[in-house]
Amino acid sequence: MSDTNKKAFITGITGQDGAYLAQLLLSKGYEVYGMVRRSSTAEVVDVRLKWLNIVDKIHLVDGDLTDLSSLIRIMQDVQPDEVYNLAAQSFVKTSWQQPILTGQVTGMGATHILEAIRLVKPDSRYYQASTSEMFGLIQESYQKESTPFYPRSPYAAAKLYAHWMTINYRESFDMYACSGILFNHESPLRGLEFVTRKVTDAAVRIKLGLQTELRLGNIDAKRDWGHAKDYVRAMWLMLQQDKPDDFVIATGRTTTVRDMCHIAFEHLGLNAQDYIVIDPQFFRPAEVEVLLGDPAKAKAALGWEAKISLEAMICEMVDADMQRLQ
Ligand code: GDR
Repeated sequence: MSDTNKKAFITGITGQDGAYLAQLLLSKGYEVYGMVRRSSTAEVVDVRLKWLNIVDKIHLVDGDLTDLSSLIRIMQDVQPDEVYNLAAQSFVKTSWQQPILTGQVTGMGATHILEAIRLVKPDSRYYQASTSEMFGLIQESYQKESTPFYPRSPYAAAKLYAHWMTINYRESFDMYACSGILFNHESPLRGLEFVTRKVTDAAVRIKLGLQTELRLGNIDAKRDWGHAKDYVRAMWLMLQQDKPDDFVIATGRTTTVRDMCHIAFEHLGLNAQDYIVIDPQFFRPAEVEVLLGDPAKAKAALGWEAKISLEAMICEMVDADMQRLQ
């Protein structure tokens, strides 16, 4: 089947990755369906799809990851060739305040959708958004597919359950189910609660005189940061192979939150050190101190590698925040 005739169903389409993935699939000729939850704040749900100018090209369908019957109905109506499960309670810090909700959505939600696929259209290809947070307290300095997991938050524990359920459905029911272990990935569409966007937004506000300081938690934490646009390409590639498999998607470079701040502020001619205030409210009960991925398998098997550098991405995010705030 050519891509032009394919249908994709994306959960989490209103998030950063959902928006970029929808844009990529539309450019390949897919018919794209995205699930949205009914909410009283509905007027803001499609802000990212509007930013990318694709909201009119997508079919939005109502449903919820915690409601199996809604997923079965969507699978029956849409009959998708590919299913991308990107929806989650994805903010690590919130997962300590809402551990049960996080388990239900981020963990059990994946089982609901795997069940809906198995019952309605078992030949649909499935992508599970797994995460480098599963490595948590790292057991090897470079984390790859075979590195043992050690989750450090309710979020990471829920994601680890979803990861193993994906593998279990592949092995039990011969389903084409893949798990992409994606390291942090950012963009101008990143939510303001995540540290990169919090920093780029604050740097611009400080430059414009709208804010005087930037309050952060552990700035010694190190992350392997890539660009979401590069990472959604990897998701798609995983579903185009002869056999389903799991892949680490990362840049292979790690940087402290502190140094990332310097990149953002320097782009505006400012010194980050003059504005950062350490605030204990942003520390986590258990921290993931360092993450560094080894994407060698993805490069060899998928021909994938990150193209956009951290510097280019942070500057793009600062420029987009300047455009928004000016
Ligand atoms: P993370 O992303 O938890 O790695 O998960 P986040 O950007 O929230 O934190 C990265 C690191 O920065 C430290 N930090 C702060 N973080 C936030 N949000 N706010 C602060 O003020 C702050 N100060 C320091 C954090 O402690 C942490 O070490 C992201 C999410 O997108 C997950 O859903 C995804 O699975 C992983 O990336 C890969």
